[in-house]
Amino acid sequence: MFLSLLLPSALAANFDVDVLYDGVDATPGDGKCATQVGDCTLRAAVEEANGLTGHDTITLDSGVHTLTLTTQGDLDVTQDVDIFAFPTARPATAATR
Ligand SMILES: [Ca+2]
Repeated sequence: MFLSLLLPSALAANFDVDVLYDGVDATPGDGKCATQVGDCTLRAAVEEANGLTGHDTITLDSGVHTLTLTTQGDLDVTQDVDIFAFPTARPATAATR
């Protein structure tokens, strides 16, 4: 009973995007939003959320997050995720429903 109450929250993750530049996640699906230099970009957060089960949350730092890595293709959201833009704290995007 105790484990079943904790399980849903354990599956969801929150990723705080702390930079504005575009960069890929170093290891998608490991639970850490981090490029090779350790920054959490919007692309890395989406890649990480796509690699995990559960309904994840991405919080964007204020500013313009420009996707410049055209060689990476589209930034597809394949899992349920809410994206919040600081400081409004309103969902910007929800997917796969
Ligand atoms: Ca990762």
